[in-house]
Amino acid sequence: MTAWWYNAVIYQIYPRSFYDANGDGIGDLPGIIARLDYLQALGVDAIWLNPVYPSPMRDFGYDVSDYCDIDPVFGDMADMQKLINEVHRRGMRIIMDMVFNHTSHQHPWFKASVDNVAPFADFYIWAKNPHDVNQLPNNWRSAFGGSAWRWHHKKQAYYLHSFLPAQPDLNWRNPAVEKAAFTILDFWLARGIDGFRFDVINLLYKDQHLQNNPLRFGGIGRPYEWQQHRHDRNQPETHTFLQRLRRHLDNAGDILSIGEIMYDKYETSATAASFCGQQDELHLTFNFELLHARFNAQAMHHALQRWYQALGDNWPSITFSNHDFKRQISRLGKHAQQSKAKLLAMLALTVKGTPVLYYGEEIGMAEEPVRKREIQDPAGQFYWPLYKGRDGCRRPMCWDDSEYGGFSAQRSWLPISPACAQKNVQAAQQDNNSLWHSYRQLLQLRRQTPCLHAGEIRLLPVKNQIFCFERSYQGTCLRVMLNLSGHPQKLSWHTQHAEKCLYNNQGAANNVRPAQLNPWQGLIFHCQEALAQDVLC
Ligand code: ISL
Ligand code: CA
Repeated sequence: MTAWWYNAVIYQIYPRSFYDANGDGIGDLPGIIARLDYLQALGVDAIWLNPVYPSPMRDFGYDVSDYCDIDPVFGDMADMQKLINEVHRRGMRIIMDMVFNHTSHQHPWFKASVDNVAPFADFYIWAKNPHDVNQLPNNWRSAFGGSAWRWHHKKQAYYLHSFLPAQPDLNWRNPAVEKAAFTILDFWLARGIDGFRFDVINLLYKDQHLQNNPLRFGGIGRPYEWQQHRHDRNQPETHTFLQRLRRHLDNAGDILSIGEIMYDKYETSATAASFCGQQDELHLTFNFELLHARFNAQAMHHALQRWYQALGDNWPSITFSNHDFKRQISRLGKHAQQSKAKLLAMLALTVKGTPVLYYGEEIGMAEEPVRKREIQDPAGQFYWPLYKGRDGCRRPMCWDDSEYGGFSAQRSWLPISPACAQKNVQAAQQDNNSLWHSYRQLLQLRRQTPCLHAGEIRLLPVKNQIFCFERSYQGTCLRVMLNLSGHPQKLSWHTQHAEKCLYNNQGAANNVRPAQLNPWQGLIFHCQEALAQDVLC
């Protein structure tokens, strides 16, 4: 039996911003339930929710204070159970976010750890510099600014926080932590959850001796990036832990594990791939190299080639947006955005791998930074104006052109984007030429065409800015040709190409073999047999 996620398309929902059912300005679980028909009609197979657990919301849910409940702002356990059931009733799946590197400082474990209550005293990473208690234990930095250590007066020790001081890191070298984590997974599995997205999973283990990280001379970006993260990430113990995690989930059934691997621009997606192991660690990991790749044929070709090579027999995930980075359409340059977005949609949904879409991507929601006084994201508050934070990609979903974007009955937690008046679901559905219709058609085509989700892939050399690849499956061969440029590009045809066109992102899929591709045009043709590597598009 093939695991469900091989041929699925996952849709990421940032729950605060999807749909507000009770009119308090914040999205919630009943809101997601109300929009499941929309998602089903769009044609996605699964949803991934960012954290919805009780939380003081210092990092909007990535600071969990109880892993086995729902924050009242989102609803309650009954709403969650209803959501799970309603998702399943539609033949869809649901994935929850699991934040195991750290908890909230309000979590009872942390409070007990501070008070040295057994067995929690060593649940977190506490340290003192043996030579001088006034000195930090080492030079590690927090991703959200400053030292990664904070002195705790009551405990008379420093604790490690890779993110905010309100997010103390758990001590995974303590076996009781792993045991507690597996119990949490079982709690949700018993309620019908189909998979987990594991937050910054390569950070769980840190060097046992807390050695200083080497500095990175000439580093750019945040001070966090001015050092090599040799001792606070990617420790060998992570792999053996992931093998235990994999066995635990596989024993529970057809459950997906998809990991977020934190790596910087000095590393490649091979780092992310390494946490899939020999198909015995995570099922999938995210590839941020692809997300940051330039929008041209050569860059896409290289990023994908590297990803497939590094993965070997492991299965790829494909993603171009999430809740941490600038929205994809705004990374494509100002010119011809809609055409480029259609082409990128085609790429995401036709290359080999499990696509993960981000809410609003289907209507081309753009990145819109908020004003300084409206910033909610702690990273934006700390680094502004050097870095404006992640609010710009977390604005409420645009459902219609009404005052609050059809998202809420009142002012929302982040302001509704002014662009909602034009770009919204209602308008997109009424316009046959919209990006939304492209997504819908491609999702349908993908579902009906096993070759597009299950087929092997062969990337062909880039010529004339055409990104070209073949998918083959059980005797079917498809050739996808994408012109990633604003100029017409010549195509040469060979007898092996059959005449049947399956898809044209700029109009009807007629079977005429064009002599050229229009700017930003993409076509899928059947081919009778796979062409030799040197035969170009
Ligand atoms: O968003 C970033 C830059 O500000 C990333 O460096 C981000 O912190 C990193 O990808 C880890 O992200 C994950 O863990 C964080 C949380 O804030 C992010 O939303 C989450 O995706 C801490 O839990
Ligand atoms: Ca609400």
